[in-house]
Amino acid sequence: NKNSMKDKRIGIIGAGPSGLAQIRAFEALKEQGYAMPEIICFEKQDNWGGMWNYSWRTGVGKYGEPLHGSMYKYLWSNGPKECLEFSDYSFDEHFKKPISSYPPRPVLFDYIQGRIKKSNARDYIRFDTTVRWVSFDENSKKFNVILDDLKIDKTYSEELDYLVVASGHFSTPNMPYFKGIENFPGTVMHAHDFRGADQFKDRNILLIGSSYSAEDIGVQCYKHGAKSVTLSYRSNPIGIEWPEGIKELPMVTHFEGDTAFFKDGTTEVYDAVIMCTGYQHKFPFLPDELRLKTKNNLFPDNLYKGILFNALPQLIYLGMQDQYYTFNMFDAQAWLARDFMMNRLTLPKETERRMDIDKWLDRNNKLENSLDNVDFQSDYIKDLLSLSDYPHFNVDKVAEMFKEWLQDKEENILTYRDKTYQSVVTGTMASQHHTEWMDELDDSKERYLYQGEQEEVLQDN
Ligand code: FAD
Ligand code: NA0
Repeated sequence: NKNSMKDKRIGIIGAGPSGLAQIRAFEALKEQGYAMPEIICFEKQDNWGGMWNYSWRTGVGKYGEPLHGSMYKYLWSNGPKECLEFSDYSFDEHFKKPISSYPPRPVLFDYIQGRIKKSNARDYIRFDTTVRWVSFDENSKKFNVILDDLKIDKTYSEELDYLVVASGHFSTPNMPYFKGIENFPGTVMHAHDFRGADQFKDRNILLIGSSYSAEDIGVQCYKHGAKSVTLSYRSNPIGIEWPEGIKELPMVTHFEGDTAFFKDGTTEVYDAVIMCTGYQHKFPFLPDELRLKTKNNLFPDNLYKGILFNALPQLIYLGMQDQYYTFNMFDAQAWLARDFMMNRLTLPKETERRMDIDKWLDRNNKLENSLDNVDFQSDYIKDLLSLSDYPHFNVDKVAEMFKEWLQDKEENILTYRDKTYQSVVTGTMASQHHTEWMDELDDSKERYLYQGEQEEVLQDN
């Protein structure tokens, strides 16, 4: 019955790529003639895009809320765009011409907005609105959500039938302590507050961590003129051949003044320490019994199909996994979540769902390396795709691209972004960017697209 849901109310927390995917999923069904439930998306920032909505601020936003953004100037995609392409809205459809495989942040931000701008999505979103607290009434089976309208400083509440938590999980720093760091005279910050490499020019910097943030902030500081970059690992080094000027050392044991001491006995003097030590899944608006409690991993526990809170499936989490796949995974999740909310998907019993979760958890526990991780998340995506009508794409081909990307990075961390890949959505081969990544110091959309247009003019002539 295409009208059965029209009296229901659905709340979405966050208008980042995950929250926007949820809105887009409903819109897609509306186009098929379904009556829509009422959809309200709460977004504490004044614009959509989540992480991709760059902010120059650190600490708190203009209304005193913890600042969400962890992105920085000069950030370029860290994986091929062909691995995240929406299968219902291609890069070709958006940019009308081939672009390179590793666009800078403003270009991806533009792409995310493209398909949603074509609809009335903005009408669903209440900006400058923070979700303060959520409770669930066992009798009415509804959520009560307390909200702050930040602009007018007013608290109010809404009753909802379903709640989709799409608030992201790369925003609240995990900040370890090292003995003596309180007396370090230079800059100490977390990657969350890093806004660009400019201030680290000619500086000796120490990055703690060995994952994406350490790798990318390290390489960016190198590119923009840091004197030296040291990465300090806890478990495993990134272990690639670094260019002269970047090196990896084992974990710091402590600091004395501006000197860091490492596990292998090395000591070195630094101007700045950047903790690239990851983030916490943090939901200050959720009570104990509704809160997802997990580390950053590929299959958080208690989520059926990685999205439905098993004890209460009316509560849905999007994008809570560690991410190889991003935008297309959020889509596949959002389409399935939509079908569940629209009564188009019947759930098995809680115990059976538990067994399905355990199956994924068992496999997750056995993963040994990045290649296994890619296969795991690819199989997860295939499982999601088999359950909804999100346009299918060649997941095996994307998995291959991820594996090539891992190889590219290992071969040369400074040039991997100059490689090109082929779209699984349109078959289009990416174009070569006009400037090699190491020489490109401008990440603006204008600069990125401008030269391309010049080329077109030349070709036309
Ligand atoms: P987010 O983008 O984090 O959006 C969550 C939204 O929820 C935000 O708008 C926030 O304001 C809102 N919100 C949070 N709490 C509340 C509340 N209480 N009330 C109201 N609103 C709230 N992915 C890639 O694919 N490629 C990359 O190159 C890449 N680079 C990255 C670089 C960095 C530094 C980081 C941190 C992440 C990067 N990612 C990258 C991963 C990125 O997290 C995802 O691409 C994507 O942004 C996740 O979308 P999301 O909607 O789940 O979360
Ligand atoms: P991320 O690198 O910020 O990426 C997030 C790292 O921190 C691990 O190396 C971990 O070591 C280390 N660590 C944690 N606690 C520590 C402690 N107490 N002492 C020492 N080291 C500690 O975080 P994680 O979780 O991957 O790694 C934590 C996301 O941001 C990624 O999904 C990525 O896609 C995104 N990102 C993208 C880009 C670009 O696209 C740039 C930055 C970040 P161990 O021992 O646990 O291995 C350009």
